[in-house]
Amino acid sequence: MYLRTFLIVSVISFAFGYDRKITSKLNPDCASCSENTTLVYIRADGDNNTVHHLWDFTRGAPTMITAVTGLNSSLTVSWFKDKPENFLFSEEPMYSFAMAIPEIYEYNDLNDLGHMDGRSAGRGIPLGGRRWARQDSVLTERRAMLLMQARARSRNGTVAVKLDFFPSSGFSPELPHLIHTSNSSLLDVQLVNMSATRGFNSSRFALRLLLVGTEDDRGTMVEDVVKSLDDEHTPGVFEIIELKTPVCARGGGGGGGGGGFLQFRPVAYTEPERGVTTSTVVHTSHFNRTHLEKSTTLFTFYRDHINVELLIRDVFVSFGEPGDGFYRQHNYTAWSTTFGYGAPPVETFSLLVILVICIGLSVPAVLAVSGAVYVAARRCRPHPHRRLDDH
Ligand SMILES: *[C@@H]1O[C@H](CO)[C@@H](O)[C@H](O)[C@H]1NC(C)=O
Ligand SMILES: *[C@@H]1O[C@H](CO)[C@@H](O)[C@H](O)[C@H]1NC(C)=O
Ligand SMILES: *[C@@H]1O[C@H](CO)[C@@H](O)[C@H](O)[C@H]1NC(C)=O
Ligand SMILES: *[C@@H]1O[C@H](CO)[C@@H](O)[C@H](O)[C@H]1NC(C)=O
Ligand SMILES: *[C@@H]1O[C@H](CO)[C@@H](O)[C@H](O)[C@H]1NC(C)=O
Ligand SMILES: *[C@@H]1O[C@H](CO)[C@@H](O)[C@H](O)[C@H]1NC(C)=O
Ligand SMILES: *[C@@H]1O[C@H](CO)[C@@H](O)[C@H](O)[C@H]1NC(C)=O
Ligand SMILES: *[C@@H]1O[C@H](CO)[C@@H](O)[C@H](O)[C@H]1NC(C)=O
Ligand SMILES: CC(=O)N[C@H]1CO[C@H](CO)[C@@H](O)[C@@H]1O
Repeated sequence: MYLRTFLIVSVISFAFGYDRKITSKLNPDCASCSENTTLVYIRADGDNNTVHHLWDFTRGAPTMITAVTGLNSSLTVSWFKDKPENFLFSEEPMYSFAMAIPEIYEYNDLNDLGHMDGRSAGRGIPLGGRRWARQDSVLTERRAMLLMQARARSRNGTVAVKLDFFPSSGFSPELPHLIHTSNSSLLDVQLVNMSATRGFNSSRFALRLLLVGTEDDRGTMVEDVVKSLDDEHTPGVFEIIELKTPVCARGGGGGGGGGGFLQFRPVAYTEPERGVTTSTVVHTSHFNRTHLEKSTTLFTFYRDHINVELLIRDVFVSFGEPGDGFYRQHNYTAWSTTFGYGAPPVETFSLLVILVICIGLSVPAVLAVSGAVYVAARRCRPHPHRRLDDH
């Protein structure tokens, strides 16, 4: 009970105060959009820059774009029917980082490795062209949240994608309690009741992520494994994985503002009730150079950059471990990551851990000091009967 109270107090104190002022809109300036169109635009004004977030589901593949501009820059979206056709900034972004999930990838893990080894048979399940239903959304000055679901025809399962942005730093409410800041957003993906391809008896499902940054394409993406201080926020997990663009890995371009990153715990959940017993392992593949398909929102957004300077990489994120019975054991996988620009947030000791350390160190110290004082006091105080003798 006390521990929980401490935890809540520390989370609240960490999350207090807003770093950016946010205004968000659904389908900005779209005359012909229906309830079936979802493009959320969030403008987050800070002290000396503005971060524009776009969350797009209009062409099927979930797409998140983050662009950093000066405070005076504004974004206008123009539409053709219910698809965004042009994104116009009044002032060119200083940096932009984007991510899309173009497909879910199924592989037949006959050797029961857990991860993809490139030798297993597999097939992509493209998300481009899929219809997404908006299940929930919150667009206030304290939070922007979007919950989308792509429904199955027949028995092909559902994919749910939840996006969250808070204008302040804190830990995400749900496990694995990732750190979010006013420079990053949260993505949570759930793969529910996906059916295996006929002939595959050891199916696992992975996500293909497409990462795009306005930086030199010759650079190298970096995967860092950071040892975490404690597992207070994500029980049983002591590591944090960071996928960084070259500029982010170099520590940011001029002013620390540039570069993009993904930060996540190497843990996924196999049941809606998240916990240590329902967790499994997350694996990432190598990064692969790739290109943008013409029919995507990323292509629309970066059209003018493609021949200038654009880093485009593919990476697969897969889930599971040997002997876990494959995807069909639970028919459920949920994975969370944050993505943002600038430097990835660093976990610090929370109030609770500091208190525990202080108490842990101070109790022996107090005992030692009080013991010494007691002994000294006894030594110094003249003994009653010796005083008698002196008389
Ligand atoms: C939205 O999608 C649903 C289901 O696909 C469909 O029944 C409905 O007519 C669509 N609404 C509009 C305005 O297109
Ligand atoms: C942003 O503003 C802070 C103070 O609000 C200042 O210290 C910092 O140098 C500014 N950064 C840039 C890149 O202008
Ligand atoms: C923003 O615009 C205002 C008025 O248009 C101007 O006074 C200000 O200097 C501009 N700021 C920047 C950073 O360009
Ligand atoms: C997945 O399948 C289970 C069992 O068939 C069912 O209870 C559950 O509602 C399904 N979940 C979704 C999201 O369709
Ligand atoms: C899957 O099928 C292959 C043959 O295609 C067989 O060798 C293997 O034992 C099967 N694995 C399981 C887990 O059923
Ligand atoms: C967000 O980025 C700005 C630079 O654009 C930086 O000054 C600020 O400290 C960052 N905030 C967090 C919480 O990392
Ligand atoms: C990366 O690309 C190479 C060659 O194009 C291909 O052989 C390899 O399978 C790709 N890797 C992944 C993880 O897609
Ligand atoms: C998962 O779905 C498959 C069919 O796609 C079914 O055979 C299996 O029993 C399901 N597993 C659970 C735990 O519901
Ligand atoms: C994308 C996908 O999983 N498609 C499958 C849906 O289910 C049918 C059979 O019910 C398969 O034929 C499809 O390949």
